[in-house]
Amino acid sequence: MSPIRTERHDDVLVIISDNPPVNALGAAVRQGLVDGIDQAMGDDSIKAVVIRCDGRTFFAGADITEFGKPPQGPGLLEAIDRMEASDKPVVAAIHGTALGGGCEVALACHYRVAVPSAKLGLPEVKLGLIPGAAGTQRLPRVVGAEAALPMVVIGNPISANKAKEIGLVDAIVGEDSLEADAIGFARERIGKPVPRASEGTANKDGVKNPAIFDEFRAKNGRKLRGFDAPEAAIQAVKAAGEMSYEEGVKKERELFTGLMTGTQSAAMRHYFFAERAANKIDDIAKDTPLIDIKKVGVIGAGTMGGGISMNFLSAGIPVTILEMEAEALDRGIGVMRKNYERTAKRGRMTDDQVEQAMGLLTPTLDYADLADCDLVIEAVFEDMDVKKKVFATLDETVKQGAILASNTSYLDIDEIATATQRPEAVLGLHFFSPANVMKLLEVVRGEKTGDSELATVMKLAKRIGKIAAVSGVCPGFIGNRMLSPRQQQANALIMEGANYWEVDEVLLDFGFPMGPFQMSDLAGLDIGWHRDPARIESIRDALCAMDRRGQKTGAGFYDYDEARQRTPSDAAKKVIAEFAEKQGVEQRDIGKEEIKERLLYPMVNEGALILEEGMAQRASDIDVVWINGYGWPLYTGGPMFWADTIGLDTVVAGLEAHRDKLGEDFKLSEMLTSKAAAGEKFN
Ligand code: T1G
Repeated sequence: MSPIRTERHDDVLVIISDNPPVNALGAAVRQGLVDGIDQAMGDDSIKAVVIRCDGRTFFAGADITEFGKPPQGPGLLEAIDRMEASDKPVVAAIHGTALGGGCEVALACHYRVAVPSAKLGLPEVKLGLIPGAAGTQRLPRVVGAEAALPMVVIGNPISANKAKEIGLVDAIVGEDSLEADAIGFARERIGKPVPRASEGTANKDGVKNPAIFDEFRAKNGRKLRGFDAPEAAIQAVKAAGEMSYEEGVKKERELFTGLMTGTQSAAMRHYFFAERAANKIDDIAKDTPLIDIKKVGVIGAGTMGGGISMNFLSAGIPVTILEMEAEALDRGIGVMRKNYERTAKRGRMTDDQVEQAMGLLTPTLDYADLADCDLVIEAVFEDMDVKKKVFATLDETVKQGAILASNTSYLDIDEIATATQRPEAVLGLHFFSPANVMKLLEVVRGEKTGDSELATVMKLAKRIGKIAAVSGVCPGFIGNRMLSPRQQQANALIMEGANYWEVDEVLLDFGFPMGPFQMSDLAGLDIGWHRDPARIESIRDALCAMDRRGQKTGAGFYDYDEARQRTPSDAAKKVIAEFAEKQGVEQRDIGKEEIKERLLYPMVNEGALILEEGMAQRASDIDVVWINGYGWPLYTGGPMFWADTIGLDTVVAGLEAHRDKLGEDFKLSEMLTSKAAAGEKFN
């Protein structure tokens, strides 16, 4: 049964796709579109065509699950070129998200009408690709190269109104009368010459002002660093102004094929499905009853408590925030308001939305005000006794059936649960600082955490715009547990003679936003410092004692100029060498390859141990954690996918070669070695 059907409305043929969940343009859909267009072309009583979709959205793109498999059925480009070739007007009726191939179908139609809530976009670059069905050639001819660049190179969708503004959409129609309005729109154009995007001339703006391409590269350099697809996308859009349509399509195909066969697209397609899989819990029934979260309580109005609260306020969920003293409470609320006002200044929120969000906030100094919360999250001092006291009080105060969550970044959730009579209600919600910005949410599942509680917070994560992954109870959960071997090796490497700036460079070149020593300078070397300059027990102590406490003092590991540009410092290098000598560590030159292997391979090993112990549901969850919580470069797919790409045998060989440097408590993962031996992968 084809997912495509056609319906006659007098002289207009409506071609309808019903291919849940998102009308992806799989082989059967493409074949159905070809048949539908051929039917319209072969019947003189049909004077116009409307193409629309049932369900939640217009075509949301090619079927990503088909990628990497032998192509079947008509290609998308072949299918949509037939639409454009028609002399009878073809109208795309758009709702939901017309994305990727879906937007290309719409571009091959002569006209596009959309409901106000619709979005249109070419997000292929987020999959490490560029549009592969002439989107990079038709779009600039309709809207111009300058308007096309952000859509193709950054890949974010635009609203129907914005699309109307730039000429991508011809009319905004009634939210509830899309089909009828589209049919009416088509009928009005029967007998008129049809406009074809491939013949458009708006793309000449890029020819008149070729500077727009370099300007775009310069403006987006940081965001696009390391990714291959954006540059290919810029070249494709530029070609649309310099070549004929046919030549341009060839150029697009060449660029597309190069990306499709590269490692970056495989990694980013892996991530697309990994992110969605992370939200699923394999051993919980899909119909597990959920708890209705109408009101949230947050304990602690510090940086974390304030940031956590903002996530719920921005999603329209009322928050009662509790502090011990009025002064801390007022300060915390002031910081939240300032954060919102800064967002509004950047135009990402209106002033009304700021007031709306802050209007949902109820400050209190009294636990009793949390009694009717459906979820309470504590973000108090990272100390087990303090947390157990808080949970004991919550247990006495908060209504039965509420979820009691800790924002702890490493403490044992099962032990915290013993402070209550309701361990099934207790779990971890580990937000990453700044909590209102970072996408990652580590959901820590205690031994007794209930299924409803867990399923509820996974759904809630999506509602507040977080990407959640479930971790078991172990020190550091998934992310911090894997960070610790990397930190340990970074410190060992500089003691053994590696230049600390080269340790940072290795991670920067790999694609991380920052290296560990840059990070330490940024955060401040004196975090947790005992403040006694005479007591020098670590390199940090020595640097702090020299008043080299990081960026804030103009010097830490690095020296900083007024613009906070860093340069390696001989003074810091000397401190390290003296320490090494004191500890009898023989220094030597260490190359970047050894640095890279010793920083990253132990992380993969730790990830394998996490899987072995059942502390993560799947390897791809570990990739999701590290990409969203720690800046692991998306275009490598995350630590576990990257290990698959370079070969698990390579990782094992590297770990064995450096075994004597990995610390006495290093444990080589059985799973890693057995998979490597069997030539298997994690994903
Ligand atoms: N192909 C296959 N499956 C897809 C899919 C796609 N394009 N998009 C979504 N799904 C599945 C998804 O895995 C999930 O499955 C379910 O649909 C709901 O998705 C030739 C080459 C449309 C905005 O990149 O951005 O066209 O987990 O959970 O949050 O030039 O899905 O339920 O089993 O994300 O409401 C370009 C990708 C492809 C769009 C909906 N298109 N999709 O978001 O639901 S490349 C895209 C999305 C291309 C052409 C090129 C989102 C969404 P399951 P969901 P959602």
